[in-house]
Amino acid sequence: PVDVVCLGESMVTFLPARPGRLADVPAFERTIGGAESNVACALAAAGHRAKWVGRVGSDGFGDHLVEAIGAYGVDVSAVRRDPVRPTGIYFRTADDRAADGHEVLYYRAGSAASAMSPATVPYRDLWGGRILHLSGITAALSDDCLALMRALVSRRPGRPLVSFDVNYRPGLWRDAAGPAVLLELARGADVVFVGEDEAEEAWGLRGTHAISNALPEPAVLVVKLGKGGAIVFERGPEATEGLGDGDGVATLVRPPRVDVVAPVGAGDAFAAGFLSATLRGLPVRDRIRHGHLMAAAVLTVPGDLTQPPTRAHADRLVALDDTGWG
Ligand code: KDG
Repeated sequence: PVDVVCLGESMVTFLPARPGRLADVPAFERTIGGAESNVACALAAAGHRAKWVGRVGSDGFGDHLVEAIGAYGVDVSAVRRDPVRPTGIYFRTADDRAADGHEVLYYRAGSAASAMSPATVPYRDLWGGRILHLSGITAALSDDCLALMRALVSRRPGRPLVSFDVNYRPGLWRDAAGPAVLLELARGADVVFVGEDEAEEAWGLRGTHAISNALPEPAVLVVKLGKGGAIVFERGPEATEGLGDGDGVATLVRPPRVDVVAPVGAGDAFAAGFLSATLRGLPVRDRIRHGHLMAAAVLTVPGDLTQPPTRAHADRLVALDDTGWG
């Protein structure tokens, strides 16, 4: 039995050996990336049974992704190999605080993963977990991928809890439809993760109340506020009882302070911590704290992934009273 199934494109990532513009960097180190497999790796590292469903090329980079993600303890048995399309790769600057801006170069158009569709993914594997985790990145990859995402967020009896991280990547969308598509997909999910700044960039929504009003459907809406923490709106029948507005019960939890090396991967780590605590049936404040702890670990390394705190250690930190958390 699987706890969480994560669907999405993973790529071989090339991290520069030193800071600076990509134009000036002579050497890169190979690592792995992919928002949804990042979530799977962090969940596996936290002791959950996580499965990654994706599509890679029949090439050495595809071999590397399957091996590296498998080495985190993630079940990779449902990953498909495309006979002709290559594994996607991408390059990015080492330091997001670079004065002349952060650069990301994707080489993924026509990748193996862009051929994912309702016909090419193993549906039974997707429905096999307690949670199905998706992100808006997949919807941007191709029309086939968008059709797949639409099928997966359609509400039907017996589906697993559908978790959706908006992950708006403006550079990936081939047309202006991206924001509207992301809103539509988010409305079909049960748990939604979105950054406050991301919601403003994509949808022009300012502030958590506006975001909550635009997304009344998900039972759990997580709005990430960066250094301000995260606020969760719960709209279950019990949660909304006695409340006059559409927000449901709102819970804000501030994060621990850390020295940020690179924010990349932090959103995935937060989702993993939150979902891990959800699987364990923990109360909302603790779900958010587990999200913050996993994110804090990733914020302090240059790559997308790192070893999270052990469950016992994380539980001790989560149990500290509010003064310990600030
Ligand atoms: O969240 C981290 C991801 O952005 C990174 O791993 C690359 O999946 C990626 C993407 O499409 O941007």
